[in-house]
Amino acid sequence: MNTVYIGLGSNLSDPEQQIKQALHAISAMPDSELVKTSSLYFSRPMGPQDQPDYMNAVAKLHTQLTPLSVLDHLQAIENKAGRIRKENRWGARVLDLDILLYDQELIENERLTVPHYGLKAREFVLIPLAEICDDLVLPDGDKIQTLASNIPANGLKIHSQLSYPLQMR
Ligand code: A4P
Ligand code: MG
Repeated sequence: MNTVYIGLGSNLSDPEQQIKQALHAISAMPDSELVKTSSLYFSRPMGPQDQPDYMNAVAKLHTQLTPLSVLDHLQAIENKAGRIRKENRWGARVLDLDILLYDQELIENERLTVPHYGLKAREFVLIPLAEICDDLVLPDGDKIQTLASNIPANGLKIHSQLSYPLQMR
């Protein structure tokens, strides 16, 4: 059994509902169990500022799937949500699902970099991660609690709890 942390983000087309639907779809992935979700957070956009605020959350998954198979499933969920991949880096998106960590593995290939390259620089990843696993240690030995308490919150705030099983509208 492998433990995977997934970052969820959305700033278009009813972000709260996008995140809830994505969690529902993640919970239905084969050979996997969604074990924990963070609160749902409001966050200010990283990158271009002329886009709506984001909603972000982090989920913890137990899975027998390989890293690339997890990525395939997450991309299928993004595509189903109507995600259109554009050239503009860090631009607005209906749904973004990133693999933050896969156990303590270091993965570097043309489709996947794990730990996610932006993990340590993003308050909307570190703070929800610390919420659901405060004793987590990254493969390089850094403690999530230390990273989360040292990063500026940049206006990040909890919007609501995500109770599981999820309340679907
Ligand atoms: N890929 C490589 N490693 C991974 C990984 N660990 N997890 C590859 C997921 N995918 C990974 O992804 C491009 C390619 O990255 C994939 O085909 C996959 O093979 P993408 O989702 O199409 O592109 P992207 O998400 O637009 O690019 P990028 O650079 O990953 O965007 P980011 O870094 O995710 O930033 N502000 C706030 N407040 N909250 C946000 O969530 N998100 C972004 C997007 C910008 N600003 C934000 C937020
Ligand atoms: Mg992405």
